[in-house]
Amino acid sequence: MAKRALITGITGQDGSYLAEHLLAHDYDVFGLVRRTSTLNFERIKHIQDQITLVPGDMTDLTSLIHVLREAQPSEVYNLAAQSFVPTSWSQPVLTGDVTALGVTRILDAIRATDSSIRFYQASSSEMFGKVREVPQTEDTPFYPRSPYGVAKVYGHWITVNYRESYDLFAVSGILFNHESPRRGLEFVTRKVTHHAARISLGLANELRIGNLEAQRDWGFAGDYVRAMWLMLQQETADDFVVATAQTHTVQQLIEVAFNCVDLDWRQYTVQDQRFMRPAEVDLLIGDPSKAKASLGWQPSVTFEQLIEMMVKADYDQLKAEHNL
Ligand code: NDP
Ligand code: GDR
Repeated sequence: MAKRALITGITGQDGSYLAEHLLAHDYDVFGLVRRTSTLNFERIKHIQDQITLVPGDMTDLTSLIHVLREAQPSEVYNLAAQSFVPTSWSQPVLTGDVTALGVTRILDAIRATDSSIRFYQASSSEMFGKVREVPQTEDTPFYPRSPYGVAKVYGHWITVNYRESYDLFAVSGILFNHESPRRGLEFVTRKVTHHAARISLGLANELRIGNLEAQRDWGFAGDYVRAMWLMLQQETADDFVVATAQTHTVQQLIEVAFNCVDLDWRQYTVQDQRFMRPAEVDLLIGDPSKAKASLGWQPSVTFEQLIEMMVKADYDQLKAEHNL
């Protein structure tokens, strides 16, 4: 019989790649979707006839119990979150409700319905925040720098706690930034690649940006969902850092993206205070040795390939949209 998986956050970047990955492994895929007045199935419309969407919300325990009863999954991937760091300062309580308490709700719903379900929690390198060591490993202490990071630390520890308290197969993937042509336009990589493409097509004339010095360990989302799945196929539940072990500044990101369309980034880039954060995470670089050794996981796309892929996708899409 086919395995059944439930993905919360299936309409997001990672949800769509994970759904594709699980379908390729012959899973029956269920996706939790919240009610919206306009549909936002853009990232999953190409697979919508192969998956089952079930209504629910991470803020509503009853709906999560109903969804688990209906889907009867053997694996749950909890990707749903208020995931944009700046929004977590303007909506800190909502961020805590969805990104932190939402994890407890789904874990408790699992306990109430079927405690044999394997559970994946989408933890984040933002938990390391003001980093205590370089590179960051599974043992690096957390020091979050935003309400989002704080909420993710809660989600991480409640996952560990339910594993230890109730013997659930519950794991946490500490994933560093991962990007793709499906990344939301507000995140820095997609903002930059979209602007580079727009400027080169004459559709915009500048890129307004915040901190150029921040350094991130950026990988490809398609590689990272494979690590999520591998974590739930192990004999014992454990937590893993997933990263490329390479870091780049925002400025390097802009240089690479503008080079892809033969533009000099300096001529078009304007620093704008509006995009600076009240507290910044200056440097992230992960050590994925444990994931490599235990899961056999490694990234397949380099930083340069990733940015080129994103610029090209934006360029092609904009060209088609504008009949250029
Ligand atoms: P996205 O922001 O693209 O997707 C978030 C998803 O969560 C969307 O499907 C969204 O639904 C859903 N969601 C938000 N609030 C609720 C709610 N109240 N109830 C139900 N669903 C909700 O994030 P990513 O795909 O990039 O990331 C996936 C997960 O991994 C997130 O938890 C994120 O915090 C975490 N993460 C991401 C990293 C990255 O670099 N991408 C790195 C480390 C961790 P809707 O479409 O309706 O808004
Ligand atoms: P991050 O991603 O906060 O790391 O969280 P984001 O792409 O938003 O920012 C990365 C870095 O770029 C700097 N930056 C800007 N960021 C944005 N969004 N817009 C700008 O104009 C800009 N200028 C400079 C930021 O200050 C920051 O240092 C992402 C999310 O996916 C989280 O959900 C996830 O947990 C982490 O990655 C790992």
